[in-house]
Amino acid sequence: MIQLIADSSSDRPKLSGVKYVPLIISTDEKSFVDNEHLNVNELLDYLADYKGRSYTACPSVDGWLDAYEGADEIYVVTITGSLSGSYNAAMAARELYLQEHPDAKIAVFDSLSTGPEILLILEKLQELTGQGLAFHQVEAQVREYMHHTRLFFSLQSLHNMSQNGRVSKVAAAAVGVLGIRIVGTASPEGTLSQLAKCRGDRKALPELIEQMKAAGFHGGKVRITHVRNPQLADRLADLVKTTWPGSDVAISESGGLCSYYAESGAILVAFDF
Ligand code: X90
Repeated sequence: MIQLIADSSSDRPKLSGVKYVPLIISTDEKSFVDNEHLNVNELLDYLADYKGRSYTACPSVDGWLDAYEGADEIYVVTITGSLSGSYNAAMAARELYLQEHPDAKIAVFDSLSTGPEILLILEKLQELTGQGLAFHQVEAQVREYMHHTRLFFSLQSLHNMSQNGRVSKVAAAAVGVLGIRIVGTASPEGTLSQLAKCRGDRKALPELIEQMKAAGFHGGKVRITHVRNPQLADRLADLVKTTWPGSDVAISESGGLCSYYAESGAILVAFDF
């Protein structure tokens, strides 16, 4: 049996046949499992009022093993291994599963990214497995596809990224100022790379379009996610469609993990080229 699996940094899009393994967001008082029962608005409201520290935890090796159970052709996509232990846990689970099931095949893809870029990889996996290709062909073609996808984003706050040591305090301080947006990208190493500071969403939108152009986008798939900012997602989608008529654009809401780190007002955009 073929099984596609991703961690919940993928925002858990409702793709048929994909299993999701949750990350966890917590404070000293409460924890939130990033699964289909999580109400992201409740999480964000709670955190906005909460004065103490908050944390996240990646899936455990057992969490991944449970998801592999019963399958023999397994494709796994994780959040960037440079900022999370998710990839290492999925790889450790792979070793254990293969000892028990020597005939199984497991490909673990480190997305070096998150959110909508994982969605693009999952859609490619669906497409290729749906064509009935051999395991190694699917794996090779997906690894190749991943050289042709990118992620950009505009964030209003880097507070949670910096509190959890995922960006420097210096980078985070720059966005403390009211109205400043950080436009950035997932670097080739899978870390947050800051490209520009923009005053307001109105300036961030054309910056995102320029970055997409410079990265070689010429009208393929675009997957946009947002954290409580549907208006901005719609405006970006409209701009993309007028700049590249015929591009395939879809919008969805961020799940718990991306909402926690990208924070309210954020927009993330992934595309292929
Ligand atoms: O606890 C864990 O293992 C999870 C840690 C995740 C840290 C990074 C989450 C990034 C979420 C923020 C904006 C995009 C940054 C992209 C950099 C690759 C989204």
